[in-house]
Amino acid sequence: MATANKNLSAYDKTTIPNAKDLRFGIVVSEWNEAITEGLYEGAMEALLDCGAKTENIIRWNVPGSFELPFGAKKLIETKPVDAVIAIGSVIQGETKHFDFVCSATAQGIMDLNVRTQVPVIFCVLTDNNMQQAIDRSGGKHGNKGAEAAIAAIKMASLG
Ligand code: INI
Repeated sequence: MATANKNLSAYDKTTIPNAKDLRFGIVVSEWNEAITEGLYEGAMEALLDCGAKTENIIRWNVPGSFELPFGAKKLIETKPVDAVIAIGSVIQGETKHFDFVCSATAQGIMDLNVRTQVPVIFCVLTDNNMQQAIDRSGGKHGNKGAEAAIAAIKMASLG
């Protein structure tokens, strides 16, 4: 069972469905690229560890987190995928921009989950500062990309 303070990279492979026949889309935001690349690597490592094949994984880039819902929607509409992972990193600045980007991105991704048949996983870090993002993209709290990959496998195998 998931707990609040678990390491984001921790999973018990014996409880995860095999991903060998599953197809994944990964949409990666270019904002805070060092962080989103870390998340992408964490996601890829966990997908492959659980049996996914590289030829069944499509990566698309988008400019920022705000563009993730459109990227995920277009990917679902044009490619045969069983789950999409939307990767982004939003870091608090001096203005309200952070709040608008975070809420629009989360809402846009939730809309897709309700409207389409393909699960879209929310792998967007929303941090107060760069250190918090580093800690969660392969640092001391693990990698949210790995957590998202496991969620994608579970959701693609649901039912
Ligand atoms: N996009 C992010 O993914 N992270 C951020 O921290 C960020 N900040 O700070 O502004 C950000 N802004 C860009 C936004 O996502 C859109 O790309 C832009 O507004 C164009 O639509």
